Amino acid sequence: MFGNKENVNILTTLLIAHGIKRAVVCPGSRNAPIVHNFNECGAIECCPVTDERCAGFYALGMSLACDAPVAVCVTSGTALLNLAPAVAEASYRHHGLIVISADRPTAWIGQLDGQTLNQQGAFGCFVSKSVNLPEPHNNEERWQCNRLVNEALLAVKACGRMSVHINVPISEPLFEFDVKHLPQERVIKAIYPALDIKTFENIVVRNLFAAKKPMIVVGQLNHQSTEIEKSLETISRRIAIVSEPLSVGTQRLTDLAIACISESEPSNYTPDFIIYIGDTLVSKRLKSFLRKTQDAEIWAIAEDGEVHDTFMCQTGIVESRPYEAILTILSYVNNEKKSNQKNEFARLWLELIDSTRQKVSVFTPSYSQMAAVKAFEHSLAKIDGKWQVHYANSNAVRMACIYADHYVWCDRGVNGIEGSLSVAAGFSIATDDLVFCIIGDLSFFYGQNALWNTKLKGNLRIMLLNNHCGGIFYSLKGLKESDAFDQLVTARHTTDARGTCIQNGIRYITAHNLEELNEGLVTLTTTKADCPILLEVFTEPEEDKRVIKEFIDKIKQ
Ligand SMILES: Cc1ncc(C[n+]2csc(CCOP(=O)(O)OP(=O)(O)O)c2C)c(N)n1
Repeated sequence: MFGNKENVNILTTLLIAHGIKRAVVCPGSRNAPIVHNFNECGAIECCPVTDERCAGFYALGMSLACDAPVAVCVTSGTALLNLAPAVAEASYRHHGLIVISADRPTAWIGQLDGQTLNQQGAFGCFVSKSVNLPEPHNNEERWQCNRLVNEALLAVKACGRMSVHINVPISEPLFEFDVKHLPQERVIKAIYPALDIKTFENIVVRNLFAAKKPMIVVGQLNHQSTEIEKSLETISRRIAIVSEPLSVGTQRLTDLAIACISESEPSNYTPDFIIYIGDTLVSKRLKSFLRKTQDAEIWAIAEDGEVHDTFMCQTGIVESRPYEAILTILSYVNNEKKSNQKNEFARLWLELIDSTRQKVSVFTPSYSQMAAVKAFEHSLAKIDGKWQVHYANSNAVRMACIYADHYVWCDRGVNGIEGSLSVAAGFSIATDDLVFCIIGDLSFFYGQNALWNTKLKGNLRIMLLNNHCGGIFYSLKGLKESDAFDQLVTARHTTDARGTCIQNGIRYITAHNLEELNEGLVTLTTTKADCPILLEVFTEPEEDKRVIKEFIDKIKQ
């Protein structure tokens, strides 16, 4: 039997009709009628997460694993506000969450009764649609309720794919479960215009191919795609491609390649026409290099159709999903192939990337975070079966850009450190692949509630890079001279993960040197287990910094 709240029943019917298959649900009484319905309908798989901040990121992890929107359902009050970081990250990743919040009846909002804070519009500009459902008393209100839910569920799949918020006021009594069938509801459909290929070809692609020094920059892409990877590989013979492991798996070492360009020759590598596809870039060197190319024509492929002027001289935007644009460019390359066209600029970049790759491969870092990431990436080759790797922000993802030769998942939408562990945990629940999370200590201890979950399985594997502080701050010139540096900026601490692991039933192993690291990695990557495994790698921040500097000095030679 379903509950007798009409707005909740309309919502349940429409979620199913719009193909929503997963929900992360958080405990509470006001949202219990919604959770009851999800469980009752049998079409929506529910995953319980108590801490709402983790819950939002769990939902994002599941959404990334399944490439489909996931709902997250919370009770009234501050529960909702705790979802904000995940809502923002998901919006900037074009993997919007469907936030469903239970609320007190509208008449009671702001009346100094428990949890009566104003929930409407709580996420401001971080959602593309925010609706407040009526508690219907007549057909007009039923029609309104249906329309609002449809609007929100269409918006989460529309261009830009931002998060949406559905606020559901529910009056007492809350727990009367006496409705046999969900209502039949109208499902509004939407067709989104595909890219106007002809205009794109005429205005942008033709000029890309006519340019002397054409380049395609690929920022973060919100899902893994071998088709995109293969297409870019073919295109790279004709157009210079710069990308990072957060966009495609092929390692192009963009950040390091730019470091290797000698001071006398940067103009040889400067493009005169750029197409920028995808979202954010990790490499600061790349962004600052391209910001100097003020004469180049720059077109961005923007999924949300908005101007994001990353290189500060954007010519125009094309509203499209990345793959559609890449396919159009690929078809041009394939047509040209027949006439065997080559491009000197593309060749120059391929050579630069190749020589950088050589330099990276011969450098052997001594024991440090860098050595740990290099060894981890090597150990992936020995795994039978499928795996996915999530890197947390800060130094971890920067190391990934050096050593990862595969697609990398990362919370790069808004670059927070709080959700990486929860995203990986949520992802691991929605897949049977091994899911690795490589994470720094502040990010780990910040997000450790992610491990407090009974649904976690043995496929979650964590390599915790513990240098007892925010190591990234060591790389910021001048900051170390501040008296506040150690305690107040880097947040130096003495915590380790042993207690967290014991408490949450996670197998715990440690490494303090290269030998223990290599042994630990064998366990982390090849052991079959019923529970998650965590390898804690202890290093010193001064040594981590020294090794990175030694590496950069070597590759610049
Ligand atoms: C939610 C949030 N709070 C603060 C920051 C600022 N911040 C960026 S990196 C960083 C330190 C991260 O330390 P750790 O996870 O140990 O990684 P490491 O720097 O050692 O690689 C902080 C606090 C942030 N990005 N997100």
